[in-house]
Amino acid sequence: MRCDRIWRNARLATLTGVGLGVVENGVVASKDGRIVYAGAEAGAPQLDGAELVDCKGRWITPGLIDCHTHLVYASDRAREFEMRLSGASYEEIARAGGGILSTVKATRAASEQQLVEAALPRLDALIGEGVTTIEIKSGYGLSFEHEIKQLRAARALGQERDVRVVTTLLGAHALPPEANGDKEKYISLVCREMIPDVAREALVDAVDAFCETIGFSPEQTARVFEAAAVNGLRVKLHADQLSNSHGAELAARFGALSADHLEHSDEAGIAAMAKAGTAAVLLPGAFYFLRETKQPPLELLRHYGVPIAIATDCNPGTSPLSSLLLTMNLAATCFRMTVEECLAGVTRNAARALGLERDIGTLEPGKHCDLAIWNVESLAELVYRIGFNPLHSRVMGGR
Ligand code: DI6
Ligand code: FE
Repeated sequence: MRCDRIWRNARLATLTGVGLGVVENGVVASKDGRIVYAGAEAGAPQLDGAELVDCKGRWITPGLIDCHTHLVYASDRAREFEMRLSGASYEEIARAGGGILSTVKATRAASEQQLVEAALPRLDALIGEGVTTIEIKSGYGLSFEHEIKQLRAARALGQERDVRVVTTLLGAHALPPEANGDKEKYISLVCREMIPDVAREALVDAVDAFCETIGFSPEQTARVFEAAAVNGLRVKLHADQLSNSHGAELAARFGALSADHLEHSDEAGIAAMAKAGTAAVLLPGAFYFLRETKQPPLELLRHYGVPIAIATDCNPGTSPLSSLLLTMNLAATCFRMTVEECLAGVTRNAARALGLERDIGTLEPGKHCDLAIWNVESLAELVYRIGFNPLHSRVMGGR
């Protein structure tokens, strides 16, 4: 078999099947950016013409996938953090016109280039930990012009760095000030103008909404999802984060790629997700940062066999987190997710949450050769350490 590059003398976590798919004495071979073989050296076909990389016994996992971020925004919310430290709640601050709207103000005032520059250090931190694919949402523009600017900045980040960027329209994130409190009218704008236009310009891969008392109602969310379907776009949802508004069921009803957060979801919601094939995306950074106490229903997710992804939710208000390694530690510590669940959550199941399971997320023939190579003795170390980065190197598309 002809190939371009071979990584040998490695230990693999292929993430194929249900478990970690551990292979001792493993080999990965790439051709034209895709994996042509990943498995035991002993069972490998004859591999010719390739450059050889000796991994010296290091672990190789699929490149990490951060499947839920709000990476592109201007300014920060450190002042709001201080207010919360002295007792104000996230919802109180949002209702008083702070919160998401303060980031909207700063993001509207920034140029596309300024947004790119502000996001690059966050992106670099993620890349430095082996991230090869990142999802980036809009939602701090809240008008056609500024949502487009945010999405273009997100796409530009994928040109600035060697990383796969997936974009999501989150026009229904909050109500902009000029809507004067009229949520219905704003949702009409999202459905009639924003969604068709971003679909026409091929600027997004999916549509998301914030279904919450301080966001939009289930009925308004359903309108957004109908418009997405008409325009051929898949959907995902910020569901049941602060209260149970049956977002999980709503997402399932529309065949969503994922329902995210889910702290307050109930059994009916999780069962509906399982039936629809909707993945769960848990965001332990937001849980931790908001000092939430309501745990997402891990036992139900396991019982119904819903694929569980985890992500940073990188955003200035509820999860100023740009480490997927720390996210794994938080998922384990706060939610008692296992090492295996954490690793699947940033690889195979994260790919699933983006609808990219055919291209990324595991080490198997046909997928992009996106790899993370680690200086660790055991895979558990990737989850166990706090504030320590053992990445040895990162491979994107076989390079
Ligand atoms: N849920 C979140 O956690 C973020 N957005 C959302 O819908 C928070 C965004 C922010 O506070 O800026
Ligand atoms: Fe979010």
